[in-house]
Amino acid sequence: MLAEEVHIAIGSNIGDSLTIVSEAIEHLRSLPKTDLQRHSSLYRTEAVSDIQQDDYINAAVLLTTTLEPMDLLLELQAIEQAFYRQRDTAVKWAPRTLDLDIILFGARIIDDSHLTIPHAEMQNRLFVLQPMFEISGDLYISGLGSLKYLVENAPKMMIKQIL
Ligand code: A4P
Ligand code: MG
Repeated sequence: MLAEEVHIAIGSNIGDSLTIVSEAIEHLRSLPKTDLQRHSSLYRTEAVSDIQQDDYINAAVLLTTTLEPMDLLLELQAIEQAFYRQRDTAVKWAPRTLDLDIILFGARIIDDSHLTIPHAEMQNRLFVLQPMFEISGDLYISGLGSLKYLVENAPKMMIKQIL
């Protein structure tokens, strides 16, 4: 089976987020049927939220995998659980110890009750686009344009490469 390129966005703003994001990258490295190709630096970013919350640590990872999207989602949720993530369903965009989102899965377009790919908010989020641009600067996303264009046109926010 042909491996597909998958971009994952990592975010954390509770606990020791620098360590959590670094360890999450190591978890992604050991996923079955998957190779970690590249990961970005770690970035400190201003929270995009209706409620006051701490800055996030964000990063992006490029994997190649022969897992199906739903199987990868289950693997990502197991990693989130390993960091004791508490889900608060009452609060949208609540703070979290670890969030792993599938941003792109090859050229697939998915929109079902479990998965929306490309991620529905990617073009609005510099905290997703900037780390992705660091590892995949030449990427062109069908229907959205080049990653460079998306980075240049996303709403501005505080984002600092720290590590
Ligand atoms: N789901 C659908 N599509 C996907 C996908 N492409 N990847 C579903 C992963 N999951 C996907 O996820 C809820 C459901 O989304 C899952 O069961 C899965 O089936 P969740 O992680 O429990 O919920 P969530 O992440 O809180 O929801 P949401 O609305 O996706 O939040 P976001 O978009 O992840 O936003 N500000 C900064 N600076 N940095 C951040 O990282 N993150 C958020 C969270 C808000 N503000 C932020 C940051
Ligand atoms: Mg999520």
